[in-house]
Order: sequence, then C-alpha cells, then structure tokens
Amino acid sequence: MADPTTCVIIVRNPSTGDLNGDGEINVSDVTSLINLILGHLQSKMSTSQADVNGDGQLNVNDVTALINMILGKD
Ligand SMILES: [Ca+2]
Ligand SMILES: [Ca+2]
Repeated sequence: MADPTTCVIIVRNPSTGDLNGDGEINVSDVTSLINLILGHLQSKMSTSQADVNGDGQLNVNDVTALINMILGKD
C-alpha cells in the first residue's frame, strides 16, 4: 500500500530498456534490442520495454536512446 505522504514520480516504465529482464540495463539489452529490431528475436516483452524513446516504433533511435541511457546521458 502506498504511503500517502510519499510522492513518487515515475518518469518512465522502470523496465523500459531492460529487454532481457535481468533487472539491469546494459550492453546485453542493446544486443537484444538490435536482434529484436532485425527480427532475429521473437518479442517476449511488451513494446514498452523495447520502445526506449517511447515514439511507438522500434528502430535504431531506440538503440541510440538505450546506449545513452546506459552511458547516463539520458
Ligand atoms: Ca537487462
Ligand atoms: Ca522507439
């Protein structure tokens, strides 16, 4: 149950970018994202996890956004 005195601001789905679901966002997720975009990986995750920049499409821009997220430039 949420504490009514606590204000939580969720900017994005916390699982966004964690494509392989291991709880961390790292180069393994970049690989998974590229494979997903290239059609080499069947999507087991919701699009919201792979659509890193949230534009509704899966493409190289999400790879860039994911890399920036990993590098802390997000
Ligand atoms: Ca991961
Ligand atoms: Ca996108």
